Amino acid sequence: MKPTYYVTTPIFYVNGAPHIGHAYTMIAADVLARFKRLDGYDVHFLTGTDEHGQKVEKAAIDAGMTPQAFTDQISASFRDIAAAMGLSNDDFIRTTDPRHHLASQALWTRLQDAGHIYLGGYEGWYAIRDEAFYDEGELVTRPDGIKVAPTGAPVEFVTEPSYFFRMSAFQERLLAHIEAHPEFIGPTARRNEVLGFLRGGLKDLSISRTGFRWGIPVPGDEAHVMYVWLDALTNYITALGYPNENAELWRFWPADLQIVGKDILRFHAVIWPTLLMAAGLPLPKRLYAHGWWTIEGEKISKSLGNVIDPRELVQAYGLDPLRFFLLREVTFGSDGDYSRKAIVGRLNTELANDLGNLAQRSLSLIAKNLEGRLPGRGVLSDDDTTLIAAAEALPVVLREKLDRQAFGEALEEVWKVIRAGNGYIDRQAPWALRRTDPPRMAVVLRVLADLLRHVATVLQPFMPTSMSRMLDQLGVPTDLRDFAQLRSPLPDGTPLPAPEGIFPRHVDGAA
Ligand code: ME8
Repeated sequence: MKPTYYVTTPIFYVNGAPHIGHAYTMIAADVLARFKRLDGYDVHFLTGTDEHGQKVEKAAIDAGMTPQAFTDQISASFRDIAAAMGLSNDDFIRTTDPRHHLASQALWTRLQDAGHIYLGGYEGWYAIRDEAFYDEGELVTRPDGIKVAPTGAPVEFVTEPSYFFRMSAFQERLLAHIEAHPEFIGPTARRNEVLGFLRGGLKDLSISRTGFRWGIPVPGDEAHVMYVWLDALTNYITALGYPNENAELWRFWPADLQIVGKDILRFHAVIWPTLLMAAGLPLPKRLYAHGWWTIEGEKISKSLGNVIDPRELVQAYGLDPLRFFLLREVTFGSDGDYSRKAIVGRLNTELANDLGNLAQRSLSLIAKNLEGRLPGRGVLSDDDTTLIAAAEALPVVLREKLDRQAFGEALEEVWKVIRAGNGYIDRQAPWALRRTDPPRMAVVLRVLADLLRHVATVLQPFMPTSMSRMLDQLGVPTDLRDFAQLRSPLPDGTPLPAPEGIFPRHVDGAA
């Protein structure tokens, strides 16, 4: 039986068009899902849309549509983006799915039956943009005297009857859990923020609203709809068949990794685990908060008009180069800036020059001088064995990096090997060996082909289509492309198709 691996993205609010920030979360999770599949895991990868609440209802009204028609339309656009970003998700959940109503109401009932829910009244501030409650003390006063949420979102004063979740009762247990499991929240700086927040004291959480209707009705009291975050968080278990804990997919709970943006870590690191504790369910093994992207130094916003549709970037640069750039350019966990100059620079240097040229040079020498057949390894020099050892270590090295979501470091390790390959080909000069020592030329080209096979195999999760083309050119059969297969060398004499360039160069300023 393969070990299981469950990875999730946040579910996206359907209040506007998908942008590069959403694509980022999706691609990061996809790389991990693909990596784990190649590494022998039974993977479940979930993404989807978050469709209830006042923010979405308001967006529907603004668009002159019913919430259902509106959410159908925008949810479809997120599904399209997921496909356009090459996502290998196993499921796409919508919180308007009947299965999700069932799961959310079942979770509510379970909490209520266990005595964790009581009826009270909420009096305080609410920010629709954040779908979050704020205390008076958390608000900030803008220069014009208006009070807003710490995120800058407008707030309104709300007084309404509300059900509460006894979250305060779980403060100590959650603190103890986070302290005992240093890997539970990453990166460390964010973990410390959560700890600081928890030490400040946990209050009970208002978990129902009465001012509007676009939500899941509270079981037994239909005047209330569930607070959208309660419903949203439940999606991660709905998708595994909750409340049926005998469902086939339930084996994937607890999740191995839940990726979120830094703005929504607190909901995942405080509300979600306390709800699970109250329901008697295990907690996810790890939450990781990534940073935010800006565009050419500016915050992404509709009013600035800089919301780039990720599909335009795919058209300009190709999907794989975009996926590579997003995970290579900034440390996962830190904020990053998208600029045309940065992407063109990365693609030309690292994809076209370093990797593309190495493959093209090696493969065209095999095509020209060895009748396009993979040569045998023969007797290896120290230079050969050092290079091969570095290439062969890649799956193990990357496993450790990616288990910490260190995408940039993982890619740097691959590029070290690629750069070493470029140094090797220059030093060994197989084009000169063609005259002086043809058997040695054959060995050098085999070493390079083996290096490229390892590189292309471990880069598949990042750049699935291009690396599949590279593996085709290296003569690797499609069913021999997972990490375990790297231990079996390709037979000498394997015929290779004619090599073709994989990564074009971009001219700065174009596109
Ligand atoms: O928060 N850079 O949905 P959402 C990087 N429905 N990431 C960004 C970004 C940017 N500029 N802008 C947004 C929600 N994101 C809830 C989640 S989960 C049970 C419910 C990220 O559509 C953001 O950090 O507002 C978040 O992780 C994701 O996009 C979805 O944001």
